Amino acid sequence: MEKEKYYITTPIYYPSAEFHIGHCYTTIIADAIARYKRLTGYDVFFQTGTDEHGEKIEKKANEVGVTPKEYVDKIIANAKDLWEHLGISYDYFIRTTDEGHELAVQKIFKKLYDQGDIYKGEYKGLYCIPCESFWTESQLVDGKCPDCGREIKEVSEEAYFFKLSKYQERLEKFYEENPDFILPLSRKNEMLNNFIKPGLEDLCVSRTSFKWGIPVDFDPDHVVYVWIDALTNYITSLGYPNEESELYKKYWPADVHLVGKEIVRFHVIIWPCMLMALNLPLPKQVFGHGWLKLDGGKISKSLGNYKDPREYINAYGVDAVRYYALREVPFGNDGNFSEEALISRTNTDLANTLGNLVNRTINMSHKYFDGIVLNPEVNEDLDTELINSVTKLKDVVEAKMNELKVNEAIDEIMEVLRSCNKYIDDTTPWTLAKDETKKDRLATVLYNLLESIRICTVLLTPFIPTTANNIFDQLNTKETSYESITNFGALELNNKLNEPKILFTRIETK
Ligand code: ME8
Repeated sequence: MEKEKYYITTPIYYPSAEFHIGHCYTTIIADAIARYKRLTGYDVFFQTGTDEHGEKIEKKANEVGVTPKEYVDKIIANAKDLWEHLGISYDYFIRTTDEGHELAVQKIFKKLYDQGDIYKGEYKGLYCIPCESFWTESQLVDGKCPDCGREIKEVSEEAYFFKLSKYQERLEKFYEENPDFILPLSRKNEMLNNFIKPGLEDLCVSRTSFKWGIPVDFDPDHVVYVWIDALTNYITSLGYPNEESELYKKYWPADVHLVGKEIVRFHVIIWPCMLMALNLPLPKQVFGHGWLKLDGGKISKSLGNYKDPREYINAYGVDAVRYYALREVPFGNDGNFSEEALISRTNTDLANTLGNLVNRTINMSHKYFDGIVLNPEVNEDLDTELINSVTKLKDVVEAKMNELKVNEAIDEIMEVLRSCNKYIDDTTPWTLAKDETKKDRLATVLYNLLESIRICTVLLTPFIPTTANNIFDQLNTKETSYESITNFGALELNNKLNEPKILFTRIETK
């Protein structure tokens, strides 16, 4: 049977400065969802990339005396290295300077112009250079950019406009018919009340005041300005405007665009209207997650108040960083990133709960049975409770992941691991070991623990893949598939476990 497809995207990030933990946050979550979907049998296309044009990058490159392309190339090489360090399993990395993307954007722009959805006019407006956003007077906060709080600039120039206003009614109708289009729901209300109901204004889509952009091919004084260049990345990578492209036919529409809350607006207003104009299907969902603050404040490229995320990876390990990003903040809310919290999370969940359980269990198996996995024969009531919770876990995690409640899905797994630790305390294998007549019971207890660890590990694979492989290796098991966790008891009998290895050492703080 052909696999069902799943297309997930991150925003394409601005390579205007080195990436920070905030970019890692979105990308790790997208990666975990992509890996989870692959595990559960989907044919996944996971895309990330970079949004490389614009005045800001042109200026930054000028400041350091290189071309914009040279400037972004360096940052992108570094970003790709960061994704490799974090185990990001993207299928495609799009760059808006890719030739294929540039040609596709020109064709899209021309098509919209030819059919009357783009027209030439004059732009007078208030513009924030760092955010590349235009604002109306009423949106400013204390006369400054409502997103970043910096000075805005009044600009006036000839420009092309996209007829956003034409699609207002269709957009409202689409929202009514697709109540899950924007998640979390609070963001949908914000969009409707603050941006759509007051009336959509046509959108400036070209500029003449800078050069670092895709030229409008029929009017070369103009370069395509931000959103037609940036948002179309989600389809140009699949081969659009060739609607017969295999990738396009297979993966579009996207299942979810994962974005930070500040760019939800562009993804749920401009992007659907552009797609309507192009007569293409709309993405199924846009999920707007919250911001990660740094020790309570904004992580800022321009303030440079952040460390290279590789420093955390080198200090604590890739899975500690992944786990923290995925588990710490209820997905959708704002949260705080601090090194102390990362350490504390690693110690409690990864070292104490998971690491300790695996280590104790594998050690005892070696000590009492030379590491051989024996048949469970002597069951007690105590076992049923554990086995039930482990067997149910697959569905419990699935329900949470279907709502993209990643932190809750992980916590469900941790809860079962905690109950495994309690099972050890309740069954006291070291006491059973002292009594020759209790050997079979001891074998059963250890089997139940090893099998519970195996099942939990399969479910942990999308979140902490390196650790999961390490555990599978210690268990010496080939039963790592999603199907293998439907029934309790797939762990191979009479197999010899490998030597125990510490998964996470407790991090001592000063
Ligand atoms: O907006 N907390 O690019 P960008 C959480 N090019 N997430 C954060 C974050 C933080 N502190 N900081 C950044 C752009 N992010 C456009 C997007 S899409 C067609 C074009 C993440 O480099 C978050 O996902 O400013 C946010 O939406 C994205 O980085 C913004 O990246």
